Amino acid sequence: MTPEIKSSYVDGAFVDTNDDSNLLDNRNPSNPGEVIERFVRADQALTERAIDAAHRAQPAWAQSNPQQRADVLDCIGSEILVRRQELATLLAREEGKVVREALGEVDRAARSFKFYAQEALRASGEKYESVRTGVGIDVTRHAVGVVGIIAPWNFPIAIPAWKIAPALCFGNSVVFKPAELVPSSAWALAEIISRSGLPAGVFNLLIGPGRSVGDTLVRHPQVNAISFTGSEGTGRQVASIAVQRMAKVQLEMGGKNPLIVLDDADLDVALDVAIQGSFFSTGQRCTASSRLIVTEGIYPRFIERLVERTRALKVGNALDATTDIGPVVDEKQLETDQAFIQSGLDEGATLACGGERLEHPSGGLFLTPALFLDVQPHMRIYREEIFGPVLSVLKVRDYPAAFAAAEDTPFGLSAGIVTTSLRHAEHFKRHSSAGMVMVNLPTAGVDYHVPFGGNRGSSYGPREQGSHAREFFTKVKTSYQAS
Ligand code: UN1
Repeated sequence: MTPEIKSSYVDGAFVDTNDDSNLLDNRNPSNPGEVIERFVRADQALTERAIDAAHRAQPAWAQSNPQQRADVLDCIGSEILVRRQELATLLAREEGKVVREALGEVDRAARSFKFYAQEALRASGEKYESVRTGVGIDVTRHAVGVVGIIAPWNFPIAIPAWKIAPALCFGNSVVFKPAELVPSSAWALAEIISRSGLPAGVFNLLIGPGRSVGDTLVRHPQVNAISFTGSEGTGRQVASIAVQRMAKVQLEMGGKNPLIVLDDADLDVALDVAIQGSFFSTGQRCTASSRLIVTEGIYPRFIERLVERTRALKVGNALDATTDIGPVVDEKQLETDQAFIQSGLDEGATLACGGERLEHPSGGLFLTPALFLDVQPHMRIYREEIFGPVLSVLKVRDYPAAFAAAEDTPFGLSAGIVTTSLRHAEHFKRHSSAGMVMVNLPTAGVDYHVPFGGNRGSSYGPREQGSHAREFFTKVKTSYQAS
């Protein structure tokens, strides 16, 4: 069957697909010969058209009443929920996450829209008395304007949802650029949004490369704010350009998240938390635990069982219900993962299991989860974000040594501890410098209604998600009035 050709959505309409000179093939990493859909790539001229449409549509949308915004957002959330199985299957096909996880992600996307549907009704301001007699003060929040959204490939629907929903909720218009590896979920979301009652121009989708579409978004004077999730390198470039022209910017970037396992940990909890946080979603999460820091009392028992559990994980087609871990997203990421595994070996770490490319007739990009022991803190596998199923274990003496090791990173997104000690749990929650702290839970897998984000090289700008998203998606006005 010839795959369907789809296109960007600009100013209330899907763009003509007649020009097929620059097509993007969306391939299934479980079966790279399969092209799921094809897309006409957007270029700079189309990006400028989308920005212009968003700019023209935004003032009226900002004036729409809260009920209108709530209805639109709720309608989008409801349709996502009704179509969850179909959307999750599509997501699993294009990104390689197993269907069970894809369903969780689709639900999360729907819930984000429903959360911001309610949030639209809670828009409020503050009233102050002036220090001068006879003067009143109002502090109100207003839309920022046109928001450029640049999303990564690893959460093809949830991350777009948790950026688009608050942007629309607070009266902004949106130009959304998904990662080129996952255009199908983005297109499905745009199609749902196109039928939600949103006025033309308020939401636009551009499927195209970073170097033309992304770059134009970041540089264009009519884009008032950029919300970006992706690599630290690209994040720095985005910020330096956006800040030069004084646009607002919100960045979510990498992580090298530690998970501490203390002697007093419940062994089964520690194993579940370590396996899930490190290897699920093929380790392709900025919140994945890639550094396991284990105290010496529990080390031998824990490692023996961890190796067993890691070996038992079934790697395969994301659509197969018995698969634990789907494929790596593409050839390039697979090469990166393999190069990191080689660097671990070269630097003298011991590969206890995994790290092998599985040969499969489909040509699926299957890599068995790699577990490195005898890791030293200076090694690249321990310091740099890999974004694959590669876990480095560091053995330490006690909690203070574990805490110091956890903190020794240029990142600061998520940090976890497995312990039954209230004292250590409390200390860790209080003193960890990560933006999100997990006690007896995996470092990855977060709720949709509370702030998401980190510190240092992981995040920049105001937090995403929940009511805190208001900080980024609105600006503050202070009005004085003499009575
Ligand atoms: C999660 O762990 O539930 O890119 C979410 C990422 C993050 C999202 C992680 N921004 O992996």
